[in-house]
Amino acid sequence: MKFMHLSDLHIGKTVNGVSMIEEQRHVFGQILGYLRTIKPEAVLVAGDIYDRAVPGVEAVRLFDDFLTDLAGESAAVLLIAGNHDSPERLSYASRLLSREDVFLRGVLDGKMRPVTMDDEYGKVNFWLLPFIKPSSLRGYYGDAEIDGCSDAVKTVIENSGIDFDARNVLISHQFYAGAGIDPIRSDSETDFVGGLDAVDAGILSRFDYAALGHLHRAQSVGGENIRYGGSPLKYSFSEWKHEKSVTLVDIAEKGSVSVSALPLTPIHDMREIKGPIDKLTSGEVLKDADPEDYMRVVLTDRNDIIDAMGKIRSVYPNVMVLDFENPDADKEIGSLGLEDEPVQNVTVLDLFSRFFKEIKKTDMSARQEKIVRELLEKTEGGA
Ligand SMILES: [Mn+2]
Repeated sequence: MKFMHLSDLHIGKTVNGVSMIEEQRHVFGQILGYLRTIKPEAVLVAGDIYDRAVPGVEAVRLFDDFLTDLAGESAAVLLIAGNHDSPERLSYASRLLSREDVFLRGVLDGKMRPVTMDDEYGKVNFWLLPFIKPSSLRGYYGDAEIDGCSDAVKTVIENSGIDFDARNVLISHQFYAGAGIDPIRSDSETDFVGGLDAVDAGILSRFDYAALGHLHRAQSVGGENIRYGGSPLKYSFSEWKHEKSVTLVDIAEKGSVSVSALPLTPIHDMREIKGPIDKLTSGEVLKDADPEDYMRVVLTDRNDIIDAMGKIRSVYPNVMVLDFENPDADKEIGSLGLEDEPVQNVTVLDLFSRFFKEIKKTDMSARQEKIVRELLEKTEGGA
């Protein structure tokens, strides 16, 4: 049986003030293309459907379109809430949707119930575990002390009546780590409201495949069959070198699972460039890649540039972030000649002149000295 594993769609997300809705629509089109050619039996979406608990109108519209398109293919669709989703809002009409083979779990009522599918080797049980905190289990396990997320997930797994002799697939959105596993994080994961302490990935080892969400870089934790699907788009500059993909899983008889990644290509890529402005705006650099990409540009010029943003934008129209990194800033400061002379005998202006010379390897010009003198007069009444 083949199934596709997606996660962290974050529909409606804006990145550095730019709406990702058209990028998302574009990449969902590619996912549908894969679905139509590969024809897997199921599509799993491991949480963070929306970017916000109360998504905007455009986001709801896009999810409605995507879900309708997915359900229109022959695959079953299984979705869970992530930490960005509102469990209750996401669950809207989920009982009705299950009639269309769309299984949407936002809220967990104490334990998981499987969605079971058959192939030539027998049954495959899909276990949907929406994002939970220890408090999500309140009222379901009597007085049992549930201490942290790891304990909460363990309690749910142990109490869901899972027959581990059968084939089982878990869909989950927690932060799984530990046991010597140090997953790679991205900046776009961090904006949530608490309650996401690490869950020991070791507790997933008995599943034939764990379709995970939360980390935005596609990666396995432990074995190849315990895997974060990753977000379908780059949602922060920390991800600019990541390759985005959809995971395709092929599960045969018990113990036989193969995993591959199907690449996703955005309309505009996200990338970083760094250097002096003349170089970055030269034809030589511009021809290397699409200047319409979403850019973080780091300027390393030593001198101030008037209207740097305007100049960068004129060649990189979709620049998102402009940073400055003066190469002098990290320089080791050598001697200011204070070894032989008590510092209180040196005027502030003189001290600054020495510092300037040490960094710039040249004396201040008369004009620069005048500026410093005037500043000192303003701040402390004289040089
Ligand atoms: Mn996420």
